[in-house]
Amino acid sequence: MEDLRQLINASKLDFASCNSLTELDNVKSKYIGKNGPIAEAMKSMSGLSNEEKPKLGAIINEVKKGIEAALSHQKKIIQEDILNKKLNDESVDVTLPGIKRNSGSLHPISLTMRRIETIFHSIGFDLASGPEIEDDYHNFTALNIPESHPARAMHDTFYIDKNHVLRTHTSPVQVRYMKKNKPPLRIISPGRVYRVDSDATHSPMFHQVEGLWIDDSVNFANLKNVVQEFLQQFFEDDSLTIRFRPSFFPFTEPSAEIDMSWNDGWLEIGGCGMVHPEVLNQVNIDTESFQGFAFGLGVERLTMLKFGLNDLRPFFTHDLRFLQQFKV
Ligand code: 2NM
Repeated sequence: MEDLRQLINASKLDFASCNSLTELDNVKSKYIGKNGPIAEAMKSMSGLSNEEKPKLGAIINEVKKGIEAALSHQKKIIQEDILNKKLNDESVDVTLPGIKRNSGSLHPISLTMRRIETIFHSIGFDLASGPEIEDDYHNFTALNIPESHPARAMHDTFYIDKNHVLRTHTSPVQVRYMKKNKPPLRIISPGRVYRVDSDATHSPMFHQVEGLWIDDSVNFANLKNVVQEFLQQFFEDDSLTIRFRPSFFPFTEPSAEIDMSWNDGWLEIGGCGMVHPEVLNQVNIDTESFQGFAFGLGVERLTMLKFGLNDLRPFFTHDLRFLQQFKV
């Protein structure tokens, strides 16, 4: 019986030297396995008297419990070690430098378009847009551009088919808007336009912003004021002035070229005029009650002046070294 009691301490020592759950399992079967000393003791009970049986039984139980307690004690230690090792291995050094990501940037033309929209919004203009593939009617006919007009000639216009073109200006957006909405109207239509033209200063695709203001009495003075106010805000220059030079467009009468003061001289920046009564007729606006002005500005031109660029081609060649300079 004393030999049996010794097993508790012996197992404690044995378990304490285990470093893994597998080792622990091996030692466990050494003591309380099928062929271990506890199992042997149980077998030996059959040869004992009825008096001795319960005594030995009690001791076997006590020893077994002692061994199991030693086992579970060491099991806890090992599991804790495993967890600590895992936490240690998976820990993150938050003081290491992070992974640097390159941030993108907006195309300079996009920056200018956004700026244009913000400024005109502050002057009370809504935003209008429309399709880049237009039919002959909206791009030409409704704008009082007759069949014989040079703007319709093959050398200016990209034809999709007999009746469809890549819009040559954003005026068709305004035609659609005037047909859909009742005056008073105050919109700008910025967007891509297309013309058969390609050299150092012309791209076959470029951007335009056109403005339109229709009300019962808007006039040429309002036109001049709106355009000058826009340009002053765009170039952040309160002393900037503009002048109008007489011109001709089929869709406006009278019409003018817009010059802007620039480095002690004048620079042509767009065109404008009072919307032609024939255009208003086409969109069912009563010319007895309403009149209005329209203007068009080149977005590439504005962008080049704003950023001090002298070549239009880098806008369209996707060179990141150029484009990344316009991060804001
Ligand atoms: C320009 C110059 C003058 C213009 C006219 C219209 C419309 F649709 F109202 F008739 N929209 N834009 C216009 C007038 C555009 O660009 C140089």
